[in-house]
Amino acid sequence: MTIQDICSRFTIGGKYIGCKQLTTGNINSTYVVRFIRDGEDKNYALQKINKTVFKEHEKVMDNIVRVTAYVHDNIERMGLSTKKFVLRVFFAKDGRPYVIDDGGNYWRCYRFIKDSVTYDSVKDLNIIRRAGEAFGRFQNCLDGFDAGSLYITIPDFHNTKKRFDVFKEAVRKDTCGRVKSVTKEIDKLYSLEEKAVVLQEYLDKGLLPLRVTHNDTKCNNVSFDKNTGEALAVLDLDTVMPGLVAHDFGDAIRFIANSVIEDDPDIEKVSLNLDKYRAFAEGFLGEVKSSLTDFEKATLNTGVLAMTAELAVRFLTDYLNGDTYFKISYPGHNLDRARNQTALALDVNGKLTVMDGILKKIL
Ligand code: GN1
Ligand code: MG
Repeated sequence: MTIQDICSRFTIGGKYIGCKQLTTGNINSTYVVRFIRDGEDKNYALQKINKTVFKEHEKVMDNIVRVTAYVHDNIERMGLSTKKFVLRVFFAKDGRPYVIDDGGNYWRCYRFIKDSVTYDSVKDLNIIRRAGEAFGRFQNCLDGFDAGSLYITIPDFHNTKKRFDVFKEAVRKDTCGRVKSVTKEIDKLYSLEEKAVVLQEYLDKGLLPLRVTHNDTKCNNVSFDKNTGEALAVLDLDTVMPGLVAHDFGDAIRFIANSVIEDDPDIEKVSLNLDKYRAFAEGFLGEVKSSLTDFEKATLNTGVLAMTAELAVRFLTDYLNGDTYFKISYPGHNLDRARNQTALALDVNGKLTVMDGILKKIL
């Protein structure tokens, strides 16, 4: 089936002009498709959902439909444009929020906001601050949404303890014979384990509240107006599930405040940029601080360490298992990602006191 055939099953009309595949995203495959209707350009984001990662597509889509509807109502109440600030799901002609192609693949279709862009890396501190505001606003919009009503689409997604257990299992099994070449990397990660899993321990003890969180707060999951620089909708809602605010804060920081992108092989250049850190924290906390408990605030930076170490562990696990989870562009891509994130986690570990000082000022 062609992209045009798939489009024809959705409730989007007009003349099909063409499509372009995007290269961002480590899991799903995304195409921007262009239609012309009544002389007007209409763009959509068509996505093939990764079958290995998301085993229960219906549940993923059910979560997304309900979450976007809820956000829509709250954005409307805030007096903001629902067209720009909410991801819109287009339904198939059979009424389902997805189309199944001949090969059994699930496809979904979103509005692609005109003149919008996403950034894989950002230098401009104003843009970073706005990304923080966008994720904070998203979190606020979901306040009151019954977390228990969401399907857990990937169990233990940010259970850092379990991520380390799975990693150790991969090291023990060594199915691809790669362990001997990465023993230094493995040891570095083991040295971070105790500190990285502490959030999970707090959660297990009931010290932190579960909220509805995004769980994949990379800056390229926020769209921006190309012309005004305004932050628009929060994208990629596949992993919206109950979680910790520190996960969302930490994941965002490990991506946006790294001096280089997450797969840069030149790990000498990896470091946590404190100006970027401050800018994101100002934007995010400006939105959510009044709803956080004191203990949540106190654990935000632990979230940065936990999420960075967790990603390092996930990338290295995938490398050891033969690169079956994350999309790779070259052999060793996951190893580069793992080395990069390990270097960042070690840098974060050395900067925690300074980061705490910055947060204190903001809060
Ligand atoms: C994946 O699909 P994408 O690129 O937004 C992954 C995230 C990782 C991220 C690392 C479902 O996100 O958890 O943080 O790669 N998503 C899933 O870049 O595993
Ligand atoms: Mg994603």
